[in-house]
Amino acid sequence: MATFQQKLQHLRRNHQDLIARRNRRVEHTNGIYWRYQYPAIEAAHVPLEWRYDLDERTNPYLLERIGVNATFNAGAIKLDGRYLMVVRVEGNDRKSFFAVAESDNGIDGWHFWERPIVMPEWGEPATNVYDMRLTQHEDGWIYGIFCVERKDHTQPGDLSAATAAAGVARTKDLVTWERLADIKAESQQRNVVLHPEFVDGKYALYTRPADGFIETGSGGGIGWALVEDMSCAEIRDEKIIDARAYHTIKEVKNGEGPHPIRTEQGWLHLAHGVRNCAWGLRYVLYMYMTSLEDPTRVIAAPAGFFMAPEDDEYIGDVGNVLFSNGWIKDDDGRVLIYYASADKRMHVAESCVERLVDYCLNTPADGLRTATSVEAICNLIEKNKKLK
Ligand code: M1P
Repeated sequence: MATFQQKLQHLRRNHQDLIARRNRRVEHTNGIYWRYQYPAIEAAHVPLEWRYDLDERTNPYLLERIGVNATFNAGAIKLDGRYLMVVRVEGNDRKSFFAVAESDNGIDGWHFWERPIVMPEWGEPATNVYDMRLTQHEDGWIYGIFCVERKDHTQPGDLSAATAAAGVARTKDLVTWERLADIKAESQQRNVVLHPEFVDGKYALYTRPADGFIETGSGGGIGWALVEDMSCAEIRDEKIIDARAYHTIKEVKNGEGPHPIRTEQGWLHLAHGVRNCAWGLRYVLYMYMTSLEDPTRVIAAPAGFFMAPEDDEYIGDVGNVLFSNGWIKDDDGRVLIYYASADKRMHVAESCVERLVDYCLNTPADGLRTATSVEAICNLIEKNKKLK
């Protein structure tokens, strides 16, 4: 029988090997982006000190005391040359919290900081917090906007009834966070994202109005609202800029991913679209672009999904789901896309600004009918025939 020390050594070795594991780019590609062989961050990356009582006297069997179920839906930022994700860590108890993981190259070697983020509360304490979008704003602060879930007290008989609001906190270093007021809105709000620049001297928010916690109902898609002050933000005039549409990948719901990237040709957006099928909801990633002069005007909307689950990505807690709320644009134009699969683990995919802009500007838009999809293919065939 292994001794306590042998078991501990084994645990430590496995953990270190996982963190040290090099990730390999999968060369099979559609030319738009490259996936990587292994997930970037899994539950097993979470430090042993968070999960085990490492004292032989109080934990002689070396049992895991606090289990971690998943590490997903991470916001991302490059700060002082370090690639950082603010990961949604979900315990076995179904409560999510935020924790920072760091890598030297943005691809592998991800390791968590010593402690999870201790997020101050605001208002009625939240039951759950998750899916932080990070924005380094031109006002000098780094903002984190995240979903705050509370029990819906208007429906005491329904144990699943909940409300979603957008929580706001700001920081300079991802260690100390100042919690600001939740964003005031008439509808439920999840997937709220802060635009990195002032627009008309105001803060600009991407919103996602919804009638219920799960159902968007009359909420038409990704919205846009200007607010004066982030310390007491209120969504008043909300304009839908990227609407849901019948028989598309965003028929049921959509939501902004990370904040858009400024390019010479326009703002580059990553979002998720949801449709229903016999298997349940299917979440895929899609892209669009908006004008630099008027960020509410969509200038490119390639048809269909940009990324959908593949192979093992289908499997997890919520199958058939890809979700992204973090990406990093490097100084050389490289774009690292951090996405989660099946609400379980984080992955990285690699591309660059030029390819993503080319993809957005030159992929045919959705004609919304079979006939227009066939027409797009025929146009391409004709173009290619002229090359012969
Ligand atoms: O389970 C898939 C996703 O479901 C929700 O997404 P949305 O806000 O679009 O409804 C969120 O709970 C998200 O965290 C989750 O990944």
